[in-house]
Amino acid sequence: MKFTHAITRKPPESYLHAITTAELGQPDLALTQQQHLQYCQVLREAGLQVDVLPALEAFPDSVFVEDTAIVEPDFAVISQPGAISRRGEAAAMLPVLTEHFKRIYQIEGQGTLDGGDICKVKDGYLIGISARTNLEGARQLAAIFNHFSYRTELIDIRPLQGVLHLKSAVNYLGDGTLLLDPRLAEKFSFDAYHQLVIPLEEAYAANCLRINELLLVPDGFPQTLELVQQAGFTTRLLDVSEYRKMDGGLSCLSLRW
Ligand code: CIR
Repeated sequence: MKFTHAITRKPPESYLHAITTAELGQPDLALTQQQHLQYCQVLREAGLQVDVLPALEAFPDSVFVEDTAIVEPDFAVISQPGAISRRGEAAAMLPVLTEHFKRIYQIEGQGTLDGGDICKVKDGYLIGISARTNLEGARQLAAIFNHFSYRTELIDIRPLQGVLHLKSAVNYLGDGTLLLDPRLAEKFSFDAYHQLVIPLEEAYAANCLRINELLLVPDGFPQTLELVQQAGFTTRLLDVSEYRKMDGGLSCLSLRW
């Protein structure tokens, strides 16, 4: 699928108080902003029109827009983030998406769901059940996808220690290929795909992002870089050190369609 649009949101100064388990220290705000500019620039180079939303000071994690919605060319789904402090981010995304999509659905009631748990694959979606996305949220989303004839598969990542979202551990690179954290590859069968399994010590790099002809790869993971280059992908390195400090990665920073 050819992507044409992306939405990002500038990091707020309150980003220093975002949720994290990473123990990598405080982010440097100036560097956080610089890395965001570079990220948006690379999306433009990949051919996307990028809407950069203003920072939301009340929501320290709001730069991670991926968690607020799932977008398809024909419809969008507003999520209901599992972290209570992030709920308002999804509400703030609703008027923005209304400008782009005629059909908008919402995860409701007892359902919780973060966009980071939703991985689009060749003919459907993998939906992660995690500390953030519960079974009810996953079922609501699966019903919406099934209505549009997408296949869905639920994957329970809760037994995997230290894995926040499904896409922290698996990403679809296009051309039938999955990039996998070895712990996920061991636990589940992905036989329908060509699998690139990264070494455990580079687990963070499972979150690479394919945008049209480019594969964005986080800087600092040489084995993963070599693996994907040998598989034939055209790579572009991006430094996202300040986002890693708050448990975020390349995919978390945008909504794409
Ligand atoms: C959080 O804990 O919610 C944020 N600090 C990180 C969210 C990362 N988002 C993603 O992987 N899609």
